[in-house]
Amino acid sequence: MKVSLKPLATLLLLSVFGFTAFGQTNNPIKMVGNVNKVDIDEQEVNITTDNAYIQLGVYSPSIVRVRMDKAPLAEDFSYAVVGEPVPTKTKITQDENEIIIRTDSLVTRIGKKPFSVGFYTPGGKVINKDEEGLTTSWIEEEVTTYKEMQEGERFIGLGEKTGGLDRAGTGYTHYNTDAFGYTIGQDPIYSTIPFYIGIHDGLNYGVFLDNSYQSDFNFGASNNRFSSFGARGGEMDYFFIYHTDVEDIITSYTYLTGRMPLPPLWSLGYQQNRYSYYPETEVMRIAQTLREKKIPADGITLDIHYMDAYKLFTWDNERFPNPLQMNRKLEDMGFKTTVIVDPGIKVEPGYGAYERGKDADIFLEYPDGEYYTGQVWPGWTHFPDFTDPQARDWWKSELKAITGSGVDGIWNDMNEIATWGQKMPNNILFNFDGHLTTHLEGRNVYGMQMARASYEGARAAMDNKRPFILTRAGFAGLQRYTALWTGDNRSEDDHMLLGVRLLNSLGVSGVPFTGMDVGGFTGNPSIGLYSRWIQFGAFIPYFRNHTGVNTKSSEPWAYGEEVTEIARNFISLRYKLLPYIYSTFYEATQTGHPIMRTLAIDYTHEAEVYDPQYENQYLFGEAIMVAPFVSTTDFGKVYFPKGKWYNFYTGEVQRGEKEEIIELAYHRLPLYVKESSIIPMQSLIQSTAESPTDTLTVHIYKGDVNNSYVYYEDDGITYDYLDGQYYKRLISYDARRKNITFGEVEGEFKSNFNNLKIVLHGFDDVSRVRINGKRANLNKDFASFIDPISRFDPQGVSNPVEGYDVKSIVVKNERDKFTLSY
Ligand code: NBV
Repeated sequence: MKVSLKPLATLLLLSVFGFTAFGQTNNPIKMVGNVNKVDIDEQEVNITTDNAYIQLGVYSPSIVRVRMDKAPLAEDFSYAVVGEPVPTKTKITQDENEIIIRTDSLVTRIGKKPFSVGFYTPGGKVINKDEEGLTTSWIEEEVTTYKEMQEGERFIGLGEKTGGLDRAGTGYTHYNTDAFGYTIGQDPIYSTIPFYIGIHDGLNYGVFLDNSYQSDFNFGASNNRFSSFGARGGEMDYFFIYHTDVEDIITSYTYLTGRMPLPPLWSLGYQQNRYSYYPETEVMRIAQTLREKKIPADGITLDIHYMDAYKLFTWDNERFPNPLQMNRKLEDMGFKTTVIVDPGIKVEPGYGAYERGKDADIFLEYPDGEYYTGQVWPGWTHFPDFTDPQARDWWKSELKAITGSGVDGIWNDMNEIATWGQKMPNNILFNFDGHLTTHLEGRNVYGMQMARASYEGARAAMDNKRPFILTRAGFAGLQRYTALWTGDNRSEDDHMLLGVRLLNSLGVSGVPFTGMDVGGFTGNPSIGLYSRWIQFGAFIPYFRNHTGVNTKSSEPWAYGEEVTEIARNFISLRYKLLPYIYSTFYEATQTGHPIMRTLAIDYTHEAEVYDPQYENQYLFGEAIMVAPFVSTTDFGKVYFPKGKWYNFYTGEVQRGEKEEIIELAYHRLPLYVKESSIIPMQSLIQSTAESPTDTLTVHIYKGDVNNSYVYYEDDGITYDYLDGQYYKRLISYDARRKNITFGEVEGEFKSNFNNLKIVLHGFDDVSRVRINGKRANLNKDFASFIDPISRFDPQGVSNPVEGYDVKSIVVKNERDKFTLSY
């Protein structure tokens, strides 16, 4: 770097005004500088340095927040953070060289000359520290914090980001972008979650940068010195989180940014989409065919063609003469309708939403007060300023036109904001909930605030019923309002696998309810790809089949009889697994833990997990490992992490910490069950509107480790669970003491299941058990989770009947605790 030497006089003059960083006047990079003043409060330190105002605050024993700005810190405001600091035992001391903040879990050391921050374990190991030469600096309005790169450091998370599971050696930008048909390395795409987890030396930590300006992350891209995070404006405002388990980092991150509310059960069923199903007869044909072909489904989605000339909050009367009636008919058949909404309101005098929007003055505007006009579907449009509480209120009231037509789901599209792929001007003002700002800061939160308005509006309009909300764009914390899907992917092998990584990364980043267009949005998948995708779709939190406007049909029957059968098998399996899936969703509402768990969550320090060969493997819930393949070859490789694994179809046991070659069949998604797992299942239903039989089957897989699992049930529809209408019990498996305990039921809800059938897998030497000490015989049983499809298997690769011997016992589902011992 070239540095100009300056005359002494200037130096003296500048030092009077406090601008002597590095003693160079013309240095275009302004360093944070030396500490000049320190004020210590109970859990907080306020610091002034040569060039910055700084505040460090303890949020919990494991969370420390760092704020810095060139000017005195502004009023604290965030769209992302809802968690308050918790009173925490904190000891803050200082001497001439440093300030130390100690909690029971974390030691923060703040160097004074120059200001720098380091985080250490209570035992003194470095978790993460500023790069000493670079620390934090400003280049004009852009602020960046540089961290020393640790030996072998890996990085996961950062939300919806393309690339590998381990992001080391790469860099990313956050700027919500309409990324039609994105490539597998494209960045940025639709949403912004500036949160990542760093991993090294058996340690792991989280960093959340709470700044909605365009932000940049460098994980050692084109440098071997540092990792860094920064934003093109606003404060340096980050939360540092340290726990010994990655799972707990996610819990703390979602303590800060909030957790998903419990979605309606129907939204966990299969959803049939296309751009677009119309008119009404076509919608009904799709619904009827799903039922006739016995392909279970719960949702039908209407894309933009349901509207009159793409005008929001209208229906095309010719295509859909009586939407309410249609939606009631669908409801009678066990379907819920979701409709798309875009933010652009057509500029058309006389069009109700436009006129009312003008009257309420809720559109985004230029500094001279003129509304911003951009082009989307309906032509020239104005955009509600969703960062303005009044605009959100206006939207909520407009939304009644949709909810009043018997619609249960709102799909928020194009909310990056998308204006035909064009750049939006930066001199547009955003209300930012009273903290007036520009497009530069407003853009990345716009989509999330639109989803928020849709959620709050639908919730208010649907009485006590839970709405389903989906969004394309978003910001950290979006999970409080909405599910998210990954936009316009391609019908290509690599895209299916990229989709896995996107969803796994979103899961690490606090968003558990996610989906992708199964089958791909652009282009047409091969039969093999479609078949693999629809199987693995059954193991995605939001299971949506969708395709673009000019593509081949993508319904499960569009690829021939064999694929229809494969699709039916796996969609049916998903419906049988709903008790397990719903309990996993419940867990996510309590802890923020994802439904799709990259192996990096539970096996963080096993290097193979990050190997590109295995990086797409994940756990669906805590029990089922999915190994998605796209290869058309007959064999593939799977990494089995530590522990024992059961082949889901054959019960065969595989020891872990091993790479294995497995036989692939394109009608058998490789699935494995972790030892000691507990998986509740129900009988097959065609929609969640239908009742299963009154027996809940609880599968237990013998293992060497203890495990416990919270089974959760409620009506799946209303908010009554908030008033105690739920049924919840802890099921614990004690491998050493050889027993399985069903804890006492909590909550007042009466279970849908009168009986519990306990199915024991791998307990070969056990023929009798005791229930609360009383002897009982086990029945010989047979575990077969999906129907055979051997008639399509000319080589006879699959057994005519797949499954294996297990043992079972049926007991009454009573509320008291009971123990099964063996
Ligand atoms: O509304 C049409 C599509 C929709 O089907 C898709 O899922 C969105 O991601 N929408 C984008 C508008 C643009 C399509 C080119």
